[in-house]
Amino acid sequence: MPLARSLSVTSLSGLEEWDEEFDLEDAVLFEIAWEVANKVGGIYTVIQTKARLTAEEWGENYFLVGPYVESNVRTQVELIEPTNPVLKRTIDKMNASGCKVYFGRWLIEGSPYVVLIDVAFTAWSLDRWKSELWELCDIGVPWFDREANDAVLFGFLTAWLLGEYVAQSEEPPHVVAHFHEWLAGLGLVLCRHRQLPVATIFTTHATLLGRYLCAGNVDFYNNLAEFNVDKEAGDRQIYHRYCLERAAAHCAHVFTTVSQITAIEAEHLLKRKPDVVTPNGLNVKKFSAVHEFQNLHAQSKNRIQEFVRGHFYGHLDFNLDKCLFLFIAGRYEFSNKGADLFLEALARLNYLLRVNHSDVTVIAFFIMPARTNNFNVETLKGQAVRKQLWDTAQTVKERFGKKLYESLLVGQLPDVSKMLDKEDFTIMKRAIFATQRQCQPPICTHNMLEDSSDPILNCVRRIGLFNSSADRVKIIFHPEFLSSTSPLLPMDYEEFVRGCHLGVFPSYYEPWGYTPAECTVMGIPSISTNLSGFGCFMEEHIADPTAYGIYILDRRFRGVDESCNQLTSFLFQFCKQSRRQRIIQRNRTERLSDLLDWRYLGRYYISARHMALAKAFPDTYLYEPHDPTSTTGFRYPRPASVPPSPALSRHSSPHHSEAEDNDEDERYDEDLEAEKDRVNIRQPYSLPFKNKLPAANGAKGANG
Ligand code: G6P
Ligand code: 1S3
Repeated sequence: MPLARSLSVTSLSGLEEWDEEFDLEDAVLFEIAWEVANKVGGIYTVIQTKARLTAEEWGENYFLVGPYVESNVRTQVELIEPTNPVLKRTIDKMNASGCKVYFGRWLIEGSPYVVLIDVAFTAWSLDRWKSELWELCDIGVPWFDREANDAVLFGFLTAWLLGEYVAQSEEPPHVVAHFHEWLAGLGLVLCRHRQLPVATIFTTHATLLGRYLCAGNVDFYNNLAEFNVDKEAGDRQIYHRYCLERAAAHCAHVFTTVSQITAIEAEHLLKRKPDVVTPNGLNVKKFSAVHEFQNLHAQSKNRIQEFVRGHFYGHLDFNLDKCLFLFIAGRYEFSNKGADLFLEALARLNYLLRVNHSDVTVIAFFIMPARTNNFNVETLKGQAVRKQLWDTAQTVKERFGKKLYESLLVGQLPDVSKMLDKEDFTIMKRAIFATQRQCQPPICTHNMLEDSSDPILNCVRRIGLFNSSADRVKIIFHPEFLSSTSPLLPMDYEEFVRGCHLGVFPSYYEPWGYTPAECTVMGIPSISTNLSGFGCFMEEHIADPTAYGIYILDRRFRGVDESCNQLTSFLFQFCKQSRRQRIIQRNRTERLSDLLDWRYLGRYYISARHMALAKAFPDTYLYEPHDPTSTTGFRYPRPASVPPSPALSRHSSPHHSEAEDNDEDERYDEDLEAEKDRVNIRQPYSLPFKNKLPAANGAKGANG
């Protein structure tokens, strides 16, 4: 029996309440994407993390639709008989007509139902469907574009599924079909062309043209209004894909993008202004005690330190306790993701740390998958040497312990000079000799297939950061996503992020950007940009993002060199923080996680669905808008205490006395107490916080 569902978006601690009553009792939601149970990029994260909330809301009437990929199904999906009789008839009918459609539960939080379509099984229809597409809307898909061919098959099959579902229903159903990205968009176009009674939504996570233009050498944001879109798409041989994307955006009852910045991009490149902005959320897990995530940081950091001990064997001439771990991660789009700017800023940071005689060492990790043929020998050897040194230390420790025990047994204090004998020294010397190394610690952990043309390696060659002893900034390029089964760095991505100090994502093209959002919910500060959806969203919702460990780089109104200087300055200021300051900053960062929780951000998806239902079925549903293109709603005020950012704090140089540090620690303890009283931030958005709160610099905050 379908659940009675009247929606109410509940209040989260500190976030504004937003209630909406909308009776969805007889409505059904299909959410269609190529990345359902099929990880390719960020859309998988959107769907996978949102599933629990959407399943809670729609119960038995929520179905995700994606491609059938056997290897994924084996590990992620439990195939079952369809529970819904109409859907069962639909699938049976399709399967009897030469399709292969599966039904199951996706084994993720919320256990949503999935309908998985084997597109390859219906490849015999491809030519027929392509000519139908050509006759219908003059879009010609070339034979060699495999992805576009899949999009055609997937589009025709999803439209078939929805049409059949409507036909099999006894009462006319109220169907909402939400399509994500161009690869799924054709299904929407066909639904509208066939005039199916389906409320349609199209969400673009990045425009095709935007991604291509930014990857080239184009001043994208200053020329958004000027591009001749058809020509640009044609020049890049993506005209047919672009047409599919644009058709879906225009045919949808409701069109959405993941951020305001992509909304502007879509308006210019797809020629439709989105009806709703649907920012991406995460499934936030809250710890009962605040210190738990800090402990996790310390544990994960220890594991990264172990890796570093091996990687830098023979060159461990820096203090690991004063070592900061920075990282960039994501799809390997060198300039779109800002790896170019990061490297340049690291070179400048290296200079600043050296001339200021800083005792801090920065290790910057680049986690971006590239083509390799596995780990390189030098890197593997590093970990083997570390293991050998550890074993040696254990052997000597055991021998030492035995002698000590025997001495105590006969009632004597040991003669310390005899505790280590010649053999012990021989074992230890042999181990130390093994750590001798002729070369510098490697930059790259793998054998790259395109070593000489790789953009990160070439940039490292140009800026000359080769992990030498004199450098305060070291670089490690790990061209493969992390895995807990790796022989080198056996950690999964989440553990790794927790162990780092700062995520650096200076993207030029980033419609949303999950990487800094993931850092935030784990309490790890990050750098993003005002060209990324995430950065703009945080700027809009937080009065002083830097105080919360959300550094937002200006890449919109500054030239590259200026942005690079700003990034260098963020990094240098970060290096000057004391441990206490970092701990407080992490507490503040973590406090923002409610803001990124689907329990809060899911409201924009709800809004989009209601709007679509009201447009498609105006006699049944009425939609009262909440300014749906706006993602505003509330604003986090400045933290009460002095921000931990050294830019605004007491020391102007990293060289300060222990006494100063202790004084500072006491002040921060007081600040911390003051902050604990403010755990619930309950301020309506309309208050002009920026002006009402006292100046941050040097003064205590309102509650401090
Ligand atoms: C966490 C732990 C502390 C540890 C600190 C290190 O807060 O709870 O015990 O001292 O991390 O912080 P750092 O920024 O130096 O890695
Ligand atoms: C896109 O994935 P990407 O990394 O190629 O979609 C993501 C999910 O909406 C978004 O976070 C990201 O910015 C886009 O670029």
